[in-house]
Amino acid sequence: MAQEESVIATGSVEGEKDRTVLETEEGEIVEESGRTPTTPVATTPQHPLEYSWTFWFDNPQAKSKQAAWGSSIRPIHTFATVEEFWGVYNNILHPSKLTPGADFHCFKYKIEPKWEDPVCANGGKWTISCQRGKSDTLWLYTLLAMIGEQFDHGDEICGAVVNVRGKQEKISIWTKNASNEAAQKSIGKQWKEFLDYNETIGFIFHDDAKKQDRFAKNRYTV
Ligand code: MGP
Repeated sequence: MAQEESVIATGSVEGEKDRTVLETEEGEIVEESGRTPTTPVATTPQHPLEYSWTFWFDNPQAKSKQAAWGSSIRPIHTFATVEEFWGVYNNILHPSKLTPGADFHCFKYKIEPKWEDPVCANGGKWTISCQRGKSDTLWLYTLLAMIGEQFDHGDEICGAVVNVRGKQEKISIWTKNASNEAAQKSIGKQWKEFLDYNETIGFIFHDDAKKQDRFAKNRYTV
C-alpha cells in the first residue's frame, strides 16, 4: 500500500519533548520514557507567544478520496512558545518539498482553516502567488510576522495557508471581518512590506468564494 503523504520530515519533534518536560506537574522531572532521570534536566526558559497556533495539513492523496471538502484536513501540532515553533518548523517539510495538491495551514488555536468556522465565516483572504518551489522563505516570513505579532491588526488574523500546486504555490492570510476595509488593507500592505513583495495582491471575501467559487472577484487590492 502506498505510504500516505506526510508533512513530518523526521521522526521526532523537539517542541513536543520540551512540552512533555515542562508540563509535568508539581516540579517532578520525568523523561519522555517516563523514567526519573539520573542527571538533572535543564529547563531553558521559554518565550511565550501572544496566541497559541496550530499547524494543519491536508494531503493530496486523502483529499482525492474525500467525500466532502475539508474532511481530510488534520491538525498536526499546537505551539505556544517561540521554542516550540522552531521545534516544529525544523522538523516539517517546507512547501517546496510537498507534493502538489498539499495544503499546509497555521491557524490560531481553535480556529479551523475552513470558511465554515464561525470565526472565519465573515472573513476573507489576501493571497500572493509564486512559482512552484519558491515559497519557502515567503511562507517562513509570513509565519514569523503572524506569530510574532508584527501586524497592527493582528487580532483580525485567523491564520495563513500555503497551497502547493503543480505550477505555483499560493500563500493566503485569512482574516475575520472582511467588511472592515481599513483593517484588511492595513494587513495586506504590511504583509507585502514584510515579504518585500511588489506585485498587487487581492482580497476575496469567503462569502463571495462560497457563492461564486473560482469566479469570486477581489473586493480590495493593495
Ligand atoms: P482551494 O484549494 O482553496 O483553491 O479551493 P485552489 O488552489 O484554487 O484550487 P484547487 O482545485 O487547485 O485545490 C478549491 C475548492 O475547494 C474551492 O473552489 C471550494 O470548492 C473548496 N473549498 C476551499 N476552501 C478553502 C473551502 C472551505 O473552507 N470550505 C468549503 N466548503 N469548501 C472549500
